[in-house]
Amino acid sequence: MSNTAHDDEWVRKPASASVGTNCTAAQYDSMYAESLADPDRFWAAQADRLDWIKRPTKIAGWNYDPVDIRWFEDGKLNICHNAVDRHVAAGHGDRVALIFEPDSPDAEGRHITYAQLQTEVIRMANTLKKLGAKKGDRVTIYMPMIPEGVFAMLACARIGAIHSVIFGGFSPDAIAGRVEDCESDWIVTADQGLRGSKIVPLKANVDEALEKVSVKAVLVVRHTGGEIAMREGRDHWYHEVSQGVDDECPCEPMDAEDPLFILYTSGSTGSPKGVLHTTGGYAVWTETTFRYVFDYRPGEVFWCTADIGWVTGHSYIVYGPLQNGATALMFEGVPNYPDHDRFWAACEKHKVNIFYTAPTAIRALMREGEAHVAKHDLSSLRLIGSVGEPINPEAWRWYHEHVGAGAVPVIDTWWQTETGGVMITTLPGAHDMKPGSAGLPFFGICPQLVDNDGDVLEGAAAGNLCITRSWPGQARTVYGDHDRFIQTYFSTYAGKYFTGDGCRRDADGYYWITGRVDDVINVSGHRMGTAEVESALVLHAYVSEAAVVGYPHDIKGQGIYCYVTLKVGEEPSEELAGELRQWVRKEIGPIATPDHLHFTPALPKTRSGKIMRRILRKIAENDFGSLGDTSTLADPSVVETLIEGRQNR
Ligand code: 6R9
Repeated sequence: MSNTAHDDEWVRKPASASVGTNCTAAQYDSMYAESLADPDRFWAAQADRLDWIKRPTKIAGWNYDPVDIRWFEDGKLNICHNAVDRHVAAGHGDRVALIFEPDSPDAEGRHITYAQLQTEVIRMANTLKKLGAKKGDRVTIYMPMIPEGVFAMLACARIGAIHSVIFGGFSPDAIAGRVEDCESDWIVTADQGLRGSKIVPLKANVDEALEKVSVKAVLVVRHTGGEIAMREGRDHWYHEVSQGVDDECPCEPMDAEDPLFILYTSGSTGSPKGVLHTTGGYAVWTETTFRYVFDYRPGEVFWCTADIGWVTGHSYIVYGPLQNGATALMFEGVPNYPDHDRFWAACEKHKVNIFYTAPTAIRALMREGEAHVAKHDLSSLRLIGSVGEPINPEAWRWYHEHVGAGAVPVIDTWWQTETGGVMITTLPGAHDMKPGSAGLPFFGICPQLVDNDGDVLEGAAAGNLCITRSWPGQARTVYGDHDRFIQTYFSTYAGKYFTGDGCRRDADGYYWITGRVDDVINVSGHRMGTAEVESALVLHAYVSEAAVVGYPHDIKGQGIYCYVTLKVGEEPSEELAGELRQWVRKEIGPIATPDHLHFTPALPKTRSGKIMRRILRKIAENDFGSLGDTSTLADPSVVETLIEGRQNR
């Protein structure tokens, strides 16, 4: 991956006539200053764009020591009302809310208006109620990228149930663990999913998960019509059980701090954490970031290519766009099916104005050549964005030049599951861009760089990225484990939120995210703990010990490199390597498939038994000339053996 980035390489924003009039540079400066000088006033004004059942009078109410985060605390609202009903009430019922682009370009898509969305969400909400779900209950959603996934999320929000969406690529074990962790009694799924014409056996995966945990009911949406098993009394076809439900369902009045959703995400240790977001702050944050970051204008078509199983899908397919009354495109398939021009064909077909994707997709498509882009009329595009991992300047330039015709602004938006929405980005009408830099903090965001001792770094500097003040969209806790929340995010640097990312700030105040500084790897924009892959590997009967590291990968950003020691008496073989790859796929999901498996008789350990990951990372990167100090190793000769056996040559 070419990573030549220059602090002084500017790409100028287009003339304001053609873009971003919502916020000019001067407006950004004054709004940013106000958001810090008087956060209560600033956020009360943003919150005013929403419908509140009871308008909040308390705005910011947070403390980082001890950790207690609240926003709009005495307000009451319902986010489903704000995303759906209020647009219908305002006379916009005929506006298209969702455009569904199916996996196969030949299959029939759907245009769902706000009025239809309201009907569908009410039907789903009343069906969930009929099955016994109510306010505060956790509902698991394991769905393909079809509109019913969005209906299910909004239906939960409508009745006050807490949704926990699980990415459709996760395995039965991953489902079981998550259902168990949040004690979810309901699962909404589909018979099967489709991705690039391949079938994803969603219901079968749920069945397998339910051999380990139990739930009260499974609601099954018929999508492909494929053959599946239905268990009497537990499993219900949506089209059957929804028959005859009431066509009214009032939105449950929610306290601003009532939970909205749980989303599991990987950290450096242990199993994935159930990050919890609450209603009011998340609503205001996604409405405001969508409005300003994407400079949305009524009537425009917005396409975020993420899956609803990730936070990007939550915030920028569902809650951000819909609260703004936007038209959001939802794509079931993959970028290279039936051909490498699928994104651009769909952009042309639906006259997409704003397009938001991940660097891994850009790099993969870049490799196939620009002819796939050139075939299509992309003149509707006004703004293109990137999210999920650092975008290397080469990919940025390709995206800008070929997809954006060298004219359309690119926004590189840095944020996390825990931040609820965009935190650092240039604003399209306000800021010039630098390829490879996310840019400047959004309103209310106070980034701070600290060194490993926690000392604050001023001016142009590189360090660990912290955020010193709370913002409305911040996660409130880890579901059921507030101590883990504090430990993970607020204990490394006391009194600050630590992001886990490394970052550089240049002389212009632009931020350059350099990637994770913990044991989290980012594979094709999917966040994964190396510890999760290790746990999966050691579950295999032949494996004694495993150490997993990331290494730079041209397309995926990072690849997964696994060092494995076998139990005495077991022999390494190609066959076993293949078996272990399959094993990890089955335990976690296809996104965790190891790229390299390196059998080794021993791992490099210190005398106290700590694995020296620094050395393993270097060897995985094929950069063993600079291994640094190996003298503290219990057995330095291990290193030679590892270098000889390296897989990434
Ligand atoms: C939204 C999302 C969060 C991690 C984050 C960072 C990386 C996301 C980025 C980026 C550089 C960007 N990341 N956006 N790195 N530039 N524009 O991706 O959430 O899945 O929780 O991942 O992704 O490392 O800490 P999530």
